[in-house]
Amino acid sequence: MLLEKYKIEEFNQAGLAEHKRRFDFAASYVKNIDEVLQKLIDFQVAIPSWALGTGGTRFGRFAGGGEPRSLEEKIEDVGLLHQLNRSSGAISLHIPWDIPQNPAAIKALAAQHGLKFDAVNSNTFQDQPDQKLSYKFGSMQHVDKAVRKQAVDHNIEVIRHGIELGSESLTVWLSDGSSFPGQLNFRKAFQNTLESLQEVYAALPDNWKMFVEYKAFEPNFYSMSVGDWGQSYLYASKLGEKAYTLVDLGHHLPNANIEQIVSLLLMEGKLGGFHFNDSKYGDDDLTVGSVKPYQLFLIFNELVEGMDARGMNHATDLGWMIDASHNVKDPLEDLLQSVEAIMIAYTQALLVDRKALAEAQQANDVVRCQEILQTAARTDVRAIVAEARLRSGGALQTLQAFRQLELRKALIGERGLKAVSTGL
Ligand code: PSV
Ligand code: MN
Ligand code: MN
Repeated sequence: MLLEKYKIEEFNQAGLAEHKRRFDFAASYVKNIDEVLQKLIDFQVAIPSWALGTGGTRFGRFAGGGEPRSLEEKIEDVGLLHQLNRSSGAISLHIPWDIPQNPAAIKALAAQHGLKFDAVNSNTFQDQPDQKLSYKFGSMQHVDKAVRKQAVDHNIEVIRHGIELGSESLTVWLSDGSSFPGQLNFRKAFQNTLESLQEVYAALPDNWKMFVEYKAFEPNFYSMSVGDWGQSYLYASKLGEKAYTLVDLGHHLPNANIEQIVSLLLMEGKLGGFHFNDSKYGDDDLTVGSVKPYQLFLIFNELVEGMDARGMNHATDLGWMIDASHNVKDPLEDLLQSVEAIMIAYTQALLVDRKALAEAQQANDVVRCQEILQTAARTDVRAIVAEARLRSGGALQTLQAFRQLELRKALIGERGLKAVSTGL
């Protein structure tokens, strides 16, 4: 479904005077407002193909209406998000959940919606119907070389799909690990995993990156073979310069200082990408910014500081993606909320007075350090984010536009009430 441009313009027209008042006020506090706006316009967050339908939990799934039934419809949904917010210009595929049968046509459809293909994701955490060997006891870590080879071959196949679509990175998340003490020899599991990753790495095109995603627990609850950023960093370092660590916000033990992890990985040139979500307990995959918005700001604060220190481009030098699931909300509304939260935190981080902070740190003025950060974090930047959207043709308020234009109703009309999304 392609939303007619004039509908967004009409929607914006109704709120324009009010917006202008709010924006002028907000902008009056920002010295380099044009620079900030350009950074916001450039910043794009990829949407995963598995987040467009209702996720559910292992206890049940309560599907909504009008969910995408195919990869084509998933691309249309991301296109719709991008039309509204102009910040969701990429889609990330999970293979084999979303195998592009006709890559050229899929690529053309995505381009029609202004979308690129972000990282492709491999899947060796489930057994597929036509699969010879089982991943029950792991994939790349497996004690049986034949299982490891099957996992390696799958990843190489995923790279092949990615090349056809114009993707330039592979994300490897392994559910490998052990459920009980004694089940694994940790060293052997690490070495098997490294050897398998090396075989995949050897198949990467020159301009590609490989992201090694870590996760503290689940589905294995005693050990994970890529359990934390230290282990991921170890693999990435041993693999080579095209390999990086990927941080998923929900993959840490409680109270982990994620912003410090981000800072040090950036310092080492080994931070590759991000999976945004929020959580109260573990890998809850909740809407970004819904539980700990201040933590999100602190993470962006380190991202901006660290990327600037290394002369990196905020928009293109790291892979930005949402990795969330939606149990009780309309997935598209939830994704709009997530992107909005990311843009707000990013804007606030851009407003931090870096010079003053460095001086306060040097003087051990702890109170002032906190004040500087909180001054930025407490600034209402919503009108600045809205202005960036307005300038790039999006809607002033994305969620309100989605509701007012009755877009879910239109999708239900097109796809039916019972349509069930493929994938997660
Ligand atoms: C695992 O929990 C994860 O975060 C990985 O990124 C997977 O690819 C994704 O979720 C989807 O299951
Ligand atoms: Mn993830
Ligand atoms: Mn996860």
